[in-house]
Amino acid sequence: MIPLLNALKDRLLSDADIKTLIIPADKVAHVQVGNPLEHALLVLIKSGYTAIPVLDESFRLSGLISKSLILDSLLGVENFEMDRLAEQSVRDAMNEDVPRILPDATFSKALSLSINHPFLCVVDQHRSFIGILTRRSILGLISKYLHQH
Ligand code: 2BA
Repeated sequence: MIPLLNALKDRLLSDADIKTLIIPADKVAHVQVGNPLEHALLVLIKSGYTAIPVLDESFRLSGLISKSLILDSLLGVENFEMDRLAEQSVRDAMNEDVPRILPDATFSKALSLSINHPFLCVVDQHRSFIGILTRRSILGLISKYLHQH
């Protein structure tokens, strides 16, 4: 069992190329920093995702927005202030601390980051958004390697 696991580890760390796992930008649901919160909530509900990337006008990564971040920003002292959906923009509610990775990062780095994050944003050195890497695709690749050996 141990030699098998060692062989799997060696193959994953040497062969696995995260570029093949990236969901490209044109297939990723996203919003822009200046969009009203209402638009972001609609995109989140229609797509079914919990959280999606936020981009600036030049298609660079700015942050991420989620249903819970929107609910937090609507919360007043005693009730939800629904007017804020139209008044506030995504910029006011987004989280700028986004897990990000370069397209030529190692599989090992992607795996470590995906322990704590359901998806990683893939950006180039100018912060231009390339796509996302999901925990599902990382686990899928590990499963494929496991079953091949
Ligand atoms: P969640 O939205 O919390 O989704 C968790 C998992 O539930 C997803 O894991 C996927 O297995 C499933 N799932 C949720 N919504 C789905 C849908 N509309 N179609 C198919 N499967 C769905 P992952 O696929 O590993 O995705 C991890 C996270 O990456 C998602 O978390 C979401 O925040 C983001 N994500 C994935 N694909 C996306 C896309 N095309 N656009 C924007 N964000 C995406």
